[in-house]
Amino acid sequence: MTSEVSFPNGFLWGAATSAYQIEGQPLADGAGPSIWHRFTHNPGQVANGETGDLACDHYRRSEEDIALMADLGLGAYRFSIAWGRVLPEGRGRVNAKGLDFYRRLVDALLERGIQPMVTLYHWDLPAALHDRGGWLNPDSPAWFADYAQVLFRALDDRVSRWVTLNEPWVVTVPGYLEGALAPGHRDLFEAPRVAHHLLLAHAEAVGVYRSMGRHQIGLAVNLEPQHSASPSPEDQAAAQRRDAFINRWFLDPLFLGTYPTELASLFGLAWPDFADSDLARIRAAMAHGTGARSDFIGVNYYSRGLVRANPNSVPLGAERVSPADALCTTMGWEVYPRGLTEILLWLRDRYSNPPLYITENGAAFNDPPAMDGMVPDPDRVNYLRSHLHAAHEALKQGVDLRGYFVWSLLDNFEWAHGYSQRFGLIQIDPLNQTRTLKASAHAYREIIRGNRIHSSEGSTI
Ligand code: IFM
Repeated sequence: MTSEVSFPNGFLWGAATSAYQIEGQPLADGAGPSIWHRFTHNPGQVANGETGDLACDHYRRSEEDIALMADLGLGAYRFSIAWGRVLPEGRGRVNAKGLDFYRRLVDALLERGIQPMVTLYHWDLPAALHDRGGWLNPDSPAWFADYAQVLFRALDDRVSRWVTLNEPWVVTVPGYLEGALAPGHRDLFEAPRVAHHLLLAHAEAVGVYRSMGRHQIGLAVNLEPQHSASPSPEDQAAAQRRDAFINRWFLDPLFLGTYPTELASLFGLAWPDFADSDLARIRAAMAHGTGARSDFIGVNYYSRGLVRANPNSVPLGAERVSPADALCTTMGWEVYPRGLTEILLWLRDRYSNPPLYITENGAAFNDPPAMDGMVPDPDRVNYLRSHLHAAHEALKQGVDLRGYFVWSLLDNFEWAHGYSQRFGLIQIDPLNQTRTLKASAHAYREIIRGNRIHSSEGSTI
């Protein structure tokens, strides 16, 4: 049983997507290809050989999608910009048609009273930049800052919140260490360098923003509390290492100016001797009172890690396990709402209570096809409610939480899983692109309307 909880006035209610996952038409109107376009067109990388060529066809259906957002009563919509639509070669020449798509999107959102939250980088690096070394190139932070400046100049008069990078850890680890996501590299030596350049890219973009921007800018990170699978010292140490690897790799340098010491031990010879001046620049992009700081952290939360030591898993010596009898999503992720409270409190305590948004939270389940305009998805309804209760608990305990975005607005292209994983509030019929609001969309609309969760809607979790 759960009690009724109200959220603070002005709490921002939103939903999130990203460009490659929903837009389709990735090469339309002069856009340059991205590493994801290449990756998906390389056989064997994505389930069922699926690509983002059509995705949700949002590039052509954005008006319809914005009307649905308005129907849901969203206060904000988080989307990302495809770098290669705006700068087909990644740098230099601006493609007016690509930029205009985002100008129209922002204008149409504002006309409906929906605040845009714009992510500059959600994993679709222009292939032309990858051919110059991509995130391994020490010039990559400057490329990113130049790209960011084009967007700030074009849209900052209408965009009130910017997110520089989405989940730099995912770019680094599945992208450059494990090879599961684009660009599909598996290289112990590359990952630390990529992570460092991403942090510098964030810092450079924040620096540019502070010289010209008028609103807010932050970074979105994927976080999950790491719990030991047993009381054994080995498993406990493994959970600690995984905490450094996932939760602290990006936030410690930003807030504290140092990398977690565990990382140098884990990577051994592959860990470079990073310049103190770089770390000072990275920290200046977050530290209060430096004049260059970021305004918020975006938290992407899905589950916890239950961790067991495994010496065969390189470099971590740890693996994630599934608890027996736990309810899991179709991604295999345990439904664990308490972990959201825990991670928010951890941010409060470790990093001096920074302003936060939950920039992603949601779940993939096997929803039935729409019938008579209805899609019952009770597991997702429960997931969302239970996590909102967890978020509210953190608010009660003094966390500076300002908003919440469901991942995702639409069923979409879930990277290496193709279209097999459905996170949307809105179902899309792959045959004809018909959109149908799921029961979770209706439930979310009620929550937004009341700015609260009724006790009768309490979670069963
Ligand atoms: O779909 C992704 C999104 O692109 C980044 N965060 C996690 C989501 C679910 O896997």
